[in-house]
Amino acid sequence: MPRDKLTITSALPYIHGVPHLGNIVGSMLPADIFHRYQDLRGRDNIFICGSDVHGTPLELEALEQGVEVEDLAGEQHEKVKHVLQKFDLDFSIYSNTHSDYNRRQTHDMFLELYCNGYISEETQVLPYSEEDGRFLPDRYIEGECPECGGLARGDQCDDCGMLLEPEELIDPYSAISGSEDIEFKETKHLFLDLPQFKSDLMKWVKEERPVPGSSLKEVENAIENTEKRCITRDIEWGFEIPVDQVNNRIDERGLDVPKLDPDVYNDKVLYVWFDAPIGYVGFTRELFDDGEEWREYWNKDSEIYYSIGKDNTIFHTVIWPSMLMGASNEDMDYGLPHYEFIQQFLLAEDTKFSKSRGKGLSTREALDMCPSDYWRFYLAKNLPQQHDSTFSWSDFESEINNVLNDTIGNFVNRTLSLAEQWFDSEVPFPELENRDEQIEAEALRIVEEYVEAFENHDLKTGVEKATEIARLGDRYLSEEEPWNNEDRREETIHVSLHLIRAMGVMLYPYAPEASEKIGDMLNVDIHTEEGVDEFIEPLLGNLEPGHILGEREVLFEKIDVSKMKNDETTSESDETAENQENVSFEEFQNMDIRVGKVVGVEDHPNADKLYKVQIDIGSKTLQTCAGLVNHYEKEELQGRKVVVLANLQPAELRGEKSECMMLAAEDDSGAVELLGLQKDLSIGSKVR
Ligand code: B3M
Ligand code: ZN
Repeated sequence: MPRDKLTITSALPYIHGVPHLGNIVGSMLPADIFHRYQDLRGRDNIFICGSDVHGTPLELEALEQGVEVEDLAGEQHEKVKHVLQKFDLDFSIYSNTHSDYNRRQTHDMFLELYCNGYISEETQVLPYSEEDGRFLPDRYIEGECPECGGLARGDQCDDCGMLLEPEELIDPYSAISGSEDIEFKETKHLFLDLPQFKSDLMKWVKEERPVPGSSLKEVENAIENTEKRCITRDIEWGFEIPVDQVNNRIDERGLDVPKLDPDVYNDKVLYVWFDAPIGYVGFTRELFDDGEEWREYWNKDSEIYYSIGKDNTIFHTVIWPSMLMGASNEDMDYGLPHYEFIQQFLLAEDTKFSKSRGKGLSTREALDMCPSDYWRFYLAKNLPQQHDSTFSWSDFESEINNVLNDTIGNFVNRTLSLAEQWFDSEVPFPELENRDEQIEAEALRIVEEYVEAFENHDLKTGVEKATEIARLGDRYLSEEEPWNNEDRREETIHVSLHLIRAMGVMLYPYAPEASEKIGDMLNVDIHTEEGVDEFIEPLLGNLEPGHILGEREVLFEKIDVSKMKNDETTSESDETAENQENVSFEEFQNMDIRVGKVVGVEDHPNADKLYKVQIDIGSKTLQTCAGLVNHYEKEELQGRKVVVLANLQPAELRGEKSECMMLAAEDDSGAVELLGLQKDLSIGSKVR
């Protein structure tokens, strides 16, 4: 039996880009599914999330754009929040880590941790830029990767993913000024003393089993090898360190811990990963206006759940639980995680969805293509619970068309139109036979399996169970043939309506809009504010004989992926429609745009509208297939200086290689002009 209160959290998304489907599957969707299930059970639960706004990427972006980081954070937060709402994520609160509530909670926890002796000072040697007059933590320093020669930022190579120390970078430079005048200097920082928690962490993991089996070994290893962690940074964006609060308390209570030196620590901030998980608690305080109630969701009487992607495991299984233990006192004894849903990765037909590299489908694009229910249903079915899973368009199309439409939608539609035709949309009075009771018993068994899956933290099986009900109902109707068998009509329709009712409930966590629609069509509440234990009598729920059904609606529609993708590309090139999605400076910089010179033009052997063009970009000659036959003669192109996207993903166009792109403008009438230069800059010059 669960405890009185449940707290369900999802990892807080970073907001230097709109979350893509990988982020949604990785944390928010599983949490939302679990939360909605708890609502169905009528359990007192809250669902907490918000934007993770501190950290260097956002600060750097603000620097590039010449805006205040706080403003940029606010703007991005609103954007992300809006998209998440459209995905029907039913947060109790979606705040952001820069909120005052979170500042208070962060300072409170820091104070406890420090005064309880879990934070200590260490000296570090870090890169310092003379020109910028500052240290360069995390992504503020860039350079060449010693392993692959690619671009490495701070502690990790963008290209090969290798983890690095800043000292290892070849030709390091400041990401702020570009200065190469980098020195390694000593500086003091505060460290969280994680090894002190080792045995308690181990005990918790072994006894409580708070993580999926697939993550257990990794977690045990991480606990075993845990070291002190730096929790402060030499940047401006983040929460200040509560130096005075700490020193005052040390005086007041005569504590035996060293005071914090204001000259050192007033210029530093807390590390983003320190205040981010505290956000879960900070946002709960905000939800209850800082009233005492928040404590009931965070003390040991509450069952606290987390949903995270596997790359956040260490933070949630070693660092955060240590912080909870270390910050506990007689007033507030924080509960440790009861269970963490740790998702593996969703791969997009073989690459990992990644926000910074612009791969994968953004949530906004996805929602422009089809309703959120379709995505939620498909993604839930493919949740990477134990292994990575792969997103495939053809699979998506067949799930939506064959399962959502042909199985679930059809069963609902068939039953309701027969009910309308034969009984004027009134639930009929049946005389149930053996066969009907068997079907109801079978359905009850499926519902029980659904409940059991959730209680075992298996979020994927529920979708299958809802579909199984539709299959059962469909088979039953086909076998009983009420259309040929007039005296079986009351029973079959009566029972089928019960099945739809159960299915509507079961779909609520996965496809909430469809679930609500089913409720409307049956004219019953699927989910009420108070929360009703729908599973006590899942097949009944107000569907007694004589009950009047609601209006019939279209539940789902079929999709055509190739058409959807086409619409997507045409709308992108639609001149009048501004692209609403921001491109980060980083994304822009990833494009290698240069001045090139056309050194060869011939007709494409297999395409009437294309030329095969050779372009010299200085370091090499690239080939492109350009659709310019209707716009330029070959002679006009030969020798011309053009602007070229030089690092375009190579492709074959009708059998010929195309590995770059000449930039051109096109107006509404279809007139095309290649971009050129006013002045005669040399070949290979970079466009930025
Ligand atoms: N923002 C990392 C991520 O989005 C980080 C999670 C914080 S959860 C407290 O992957
Ligand atoms: Zn590398």
